[in-house]
Amino acid sequence: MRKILAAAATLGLAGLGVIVPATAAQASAACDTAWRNAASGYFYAYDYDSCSGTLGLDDDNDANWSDTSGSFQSGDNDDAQSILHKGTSGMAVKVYRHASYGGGHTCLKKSEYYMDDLTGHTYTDGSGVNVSISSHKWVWESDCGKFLNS
Ligand SMILES: [Ca+2]
Ligand SMILES: [Ca+2]
Repeated sequence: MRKILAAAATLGLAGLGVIVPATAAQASAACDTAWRNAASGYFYAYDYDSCSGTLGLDDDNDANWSDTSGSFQSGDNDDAQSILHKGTSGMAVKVYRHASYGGGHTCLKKSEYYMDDLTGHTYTDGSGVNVSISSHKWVWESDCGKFLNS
């Protein structure tokens, strides 16, 4: 799903207090708000669609969302339904189907801001991204075989 924020940024209007049109999808509006309120430099994952129910946030990598260390633990594994990128380095966030950066992957670019509903998106191995992410890593876009919005 395309994002209002991205469109505004493309036009150079981001940060100028541009009012989101009333016709904007509610889901995107919720993630726009979440993005504006997010901590700079961090990747967020959410329990539900529309950037709702924060599972965790991380300015680093986490090789295992089902262990007991790092920003994502135990129940966070195979649970994310929306994700958000507020990194500042220009790197993308690469999310993986399995722990230890295994299985298929897809990436969320800095310029994509967020994906408010992972349903219907697939990893490079063809399996669904929704409620399936098990590890993540910050990488340069050249290290991504696939992007969520492409
Ligand atoms: Ca972890
Ligand atoms: Ca998984």
